[in-house]
Amino acid sequence: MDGGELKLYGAWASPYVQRVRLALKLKALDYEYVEENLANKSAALLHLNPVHRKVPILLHGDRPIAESAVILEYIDETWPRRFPLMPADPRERAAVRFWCHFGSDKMFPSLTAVIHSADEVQRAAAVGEVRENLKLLEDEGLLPRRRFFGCEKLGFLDIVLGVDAHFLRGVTEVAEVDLGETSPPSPAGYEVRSSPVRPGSASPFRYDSRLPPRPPPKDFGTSLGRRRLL
Ligand SMILES: N[C@@H](CCC(=O)N[C@@H](CS)C(=O)NCC(=O)O)C(=O)O
Repeated sequence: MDGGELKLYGAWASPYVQRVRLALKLKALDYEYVEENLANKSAALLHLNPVHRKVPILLHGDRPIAESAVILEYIDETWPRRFPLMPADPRERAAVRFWCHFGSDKMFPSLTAVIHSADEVQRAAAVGEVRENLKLLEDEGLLPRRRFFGCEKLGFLDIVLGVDAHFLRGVTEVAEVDLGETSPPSPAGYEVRSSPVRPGSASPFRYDSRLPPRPPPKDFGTSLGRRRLL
C-alpha cells in the first residue's frame, strides 16, 4: 500500500465512519478496522485525534487523518485513478463540498436530535427539522429523481448524503417516527441507492451490503456513546 498500511478507527453506528468505509470499498483498498467504544475511548483514539477525540480516524502508515470529509478527500487524492469520487470541474467540486457541509452541519444533527429528543414536543420539532432539510435537498434537485446525488455517476456526495440516508432509516426504526409523508417519501425515496454501484454494472454488489449489519436498535445510541436513546 502506497505510504503504508491503512487502519480505520470507527464505531459501527457512526455515519461518519460509514462514509470512510464506503470510500475505501469503492477504491478497493484493504484496511484494518478497529471498533471503538465511544463511551470508553481507547488511548490510541485519544492520541491520534487529540483535538476532537472522535472517530473516524484513518491511519495511513504512521500518519493519522481525522474528520470524515477530510479523510474522503485524502483517499481520493492519494488514489486518484481508482474510482474517482470528486468531479473534475472546480465549480462542481465547490457544490459537492457545500452539500457535504450541509450533511454534516444540518442533516446529521437533525437526525440525531430525533433520537435524543427527551419528549414528544422535542421529537416533533426534530422531525420537523429533518423534513425541512429533506425539502432543501429536494429543492436543489439532489434527492433521487436521478440515479445519484447531483450527478450521473456515484461519487463523493452519494457517500456523504447516502450514508445519512441509511442512518435516517435507522432513526425511523429506533425513534419509531414515520417520515414517510415527507416529500420525497424519505426512506423509500432513498431506496434508489440500492441499485448497483456502477450504472450498467452486472455486480450484485448493493449499497446495503457495503454497510456492516446493524445490531438491534436499542444499541444504536449507546454505541455512539450515549446512555439512553429516548
Ligand atoms: N465532523 C466529524 C464528526 C465525527 C463524529 O461526530 N463522530 C462521533 C461518532 S458519530 C464521535 O466520535 N463521537 C464521540 C464523542 O462525541 O465523544 C467527522 O465528519 O468526522
